[in-house]
Amino acid sequence: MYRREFLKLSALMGSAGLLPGLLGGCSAPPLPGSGEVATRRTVCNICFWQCAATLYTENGKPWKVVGNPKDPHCNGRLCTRGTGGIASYSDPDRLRQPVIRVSRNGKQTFQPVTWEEAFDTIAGKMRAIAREHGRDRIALFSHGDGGKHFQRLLQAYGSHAYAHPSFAQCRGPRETAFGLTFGEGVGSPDRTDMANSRCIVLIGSHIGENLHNSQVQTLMQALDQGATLITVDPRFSVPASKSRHWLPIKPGTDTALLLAWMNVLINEQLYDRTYVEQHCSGFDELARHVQPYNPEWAYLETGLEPALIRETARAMAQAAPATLIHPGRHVTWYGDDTQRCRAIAILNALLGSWGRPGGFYQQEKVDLPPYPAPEPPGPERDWKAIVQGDYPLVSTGISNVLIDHSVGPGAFFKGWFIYATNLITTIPGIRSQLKQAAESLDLIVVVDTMPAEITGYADVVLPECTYLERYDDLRNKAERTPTLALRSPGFSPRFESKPAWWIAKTLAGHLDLEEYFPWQDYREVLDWQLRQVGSSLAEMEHVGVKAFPRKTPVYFEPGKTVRFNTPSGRIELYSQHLAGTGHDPLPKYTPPERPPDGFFHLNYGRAAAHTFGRTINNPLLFELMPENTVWVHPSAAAILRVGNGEYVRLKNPEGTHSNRIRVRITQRIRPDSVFLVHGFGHTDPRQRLAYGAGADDAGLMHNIKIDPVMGGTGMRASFVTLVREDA
Ligand code: MGD
Ligand code: SF4
Repeated sequence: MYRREFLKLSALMGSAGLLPGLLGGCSAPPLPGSGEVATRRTVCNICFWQCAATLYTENGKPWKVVGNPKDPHCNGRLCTRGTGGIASYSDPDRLRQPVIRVSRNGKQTFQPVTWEEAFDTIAGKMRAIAREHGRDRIALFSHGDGGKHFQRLLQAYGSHAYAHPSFAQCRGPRETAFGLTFGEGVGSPDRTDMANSRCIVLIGSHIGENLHNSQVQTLMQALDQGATLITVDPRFSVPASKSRHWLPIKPGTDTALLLAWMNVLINEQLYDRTYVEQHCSGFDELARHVQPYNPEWAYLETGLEPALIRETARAMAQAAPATLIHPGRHVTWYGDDTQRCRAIAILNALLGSWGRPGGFYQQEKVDLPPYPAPEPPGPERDWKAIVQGDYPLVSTGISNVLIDHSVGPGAFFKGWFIYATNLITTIPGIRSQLKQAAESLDLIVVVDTMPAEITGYADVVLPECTYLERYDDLRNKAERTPTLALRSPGFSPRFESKPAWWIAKTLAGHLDLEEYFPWQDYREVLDWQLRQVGSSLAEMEHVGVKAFPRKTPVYFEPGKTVRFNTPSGRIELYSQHLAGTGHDPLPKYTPPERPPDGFFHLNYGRAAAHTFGRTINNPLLFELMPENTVWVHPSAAAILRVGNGEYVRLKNPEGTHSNRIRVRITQRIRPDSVFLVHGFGHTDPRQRLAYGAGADDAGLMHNIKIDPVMGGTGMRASFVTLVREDA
């Protein structure tokens, strides 16, 4: 028998229907009747843009959630997903009570337990790990607001290792590359000044399908004002359809295009010479480096006409410095991602757009002091040096590397806490490693709202209540206008679910660590913090969002010297850090692998109705988009003899098949690629709507390319073909 069999939570879940009474059906929100309407201030948690909103209830039941007009993240409008987020409260498939893994008659199962029993089990196993191996052997994987509480708890215990998949599977290459170039990352929300841009270049960024509310609004604003949009994408995406130039690039060759653009800007003297002389170092090295990479060379790599490459480079220069080469967001593609993102950073520097209107603004957040509580002791050992010493330029945890160090009896990590991240579908190529880790780890705790697939490996599953039922930390993001926003509960937690702050604090009590959580209720923390900045919880319950004056300028002040946080104190076109660690100090192009005969590049992305896998089971959003489709070019469809709307399976070169997925034949994709929306293909039947709906891209990824600079997982180097149902 396996030490930890993969379990589905089947025995535990109620068999209720979709509880239509709570939502009034799955289509439009019901109009209020004659009941009592109440409002509560909240912050949307359906994605990480965190738009401030107002929740309306009628007679204590959900009615609707709408944007808070005072919030610069949404300007009073929520996106589709944010509006549908209300159904996450009433989803009948939610986790209901804590469960622990037990063995009965030689068979493993989950047993419902009280919170006290769950905490005793976790604390017992944590103590055993500490006795046998040390207190620093537990890793935290987290993707959400409440993760902070578990980070504090584990740090207080002695375990400091943590990772967010939003680094190594998403933004890590760009944060690393911009950090190496400008001394600071792009941050979230992205510091892009699109409303003032006169030229915007999107490289594989499908804003409009990938919805980050105010970012879409500012893109539309720029287009209304006549900005030139250039979209580089193998697929005719939504922004491609709004573009003056669509560059249907061969997948994986973007760095070749970026180098050619630099070649044109430098050789035609179109770059911002004054800005470069004032702020940059390494220009001469860069100018020499890009000489071979002219548009004719790039044509052979990218398939893009040299004339088009020159024309678009000139359009960028004409609008500069109000030209934004967008840094992208999910940028872990082909493994050379930090180099590609460095090329994007350098191009922006050549155009003088960093720190200038229409390029990148300078972020500022509210100076909000932490609640007075003891600081957790520092780590006994430098876990980063032990675990991810191969990536000295990375200061945060690399999720896939932490997993590498959790496999086998000699592995560093012996326990995991997993908060709000479904590692199985999130980290590509991880499935067999997860099975091995499950064999060697002594403890796996999952905190989730839904029976996500990862719960199948847990020893203990803890149900968190949804964002509509809890307080969380104040939203305080570095951005253009410093604001605070409050998430307050509109409902009491359903079933036995609890907020993360309560779970972490109560577990701390079982570990004799309560001194690190010296509050009874999180309202105390919020009110204390707000009072330090001249507000209060009562005020924020009323207004929801509060703006604060900036202390620093939004853009660089003309003529003023700027000190950048790089070794030279300047924008590093030639990176000293990269040179010092044995990497290419100037961006290097690595040609991508091409698909074997009969196979296609596996391209994937987002849809306006869903956020990754977390919303597929949401009754309202499921109704909007119940399955994904696979986009196929007509010429490829003819060769494969598949028809529009037909169900097929995707198969990778290793023979792994996907769920059934419908074919969408369209000219909007290159003949060498197929495309599907990520997040579908759930395999746990307890998510009754999502189960079996559409296909999962992650399960097909067989060729994961590790970025040598930041250690993340390049996910675009895999190939698939289509298999007909009758084949
Ligand atoms: P989700 O898949 O949405 O996001 O990957 P994840 O962070 O894993 O799963 C999030 C989990 O959080 C779900 O199980 C959900 O039920 C749970 N959850 C939602 N709300 C709450 C809450 O309030 N509390 C708790 N405790 N749990 C909650 C995202 C990651 O995936 C990212 S950021 C990117 S950019 C990558 N995208 C991507 C891709 O496009 N394709 C492939 N193949 N892999 C990808 N991996 C990365
Ligand atoms: Fe919610 Fe949409 Fe805003 Fe994301 S962009 S926080 S889903 S409203």
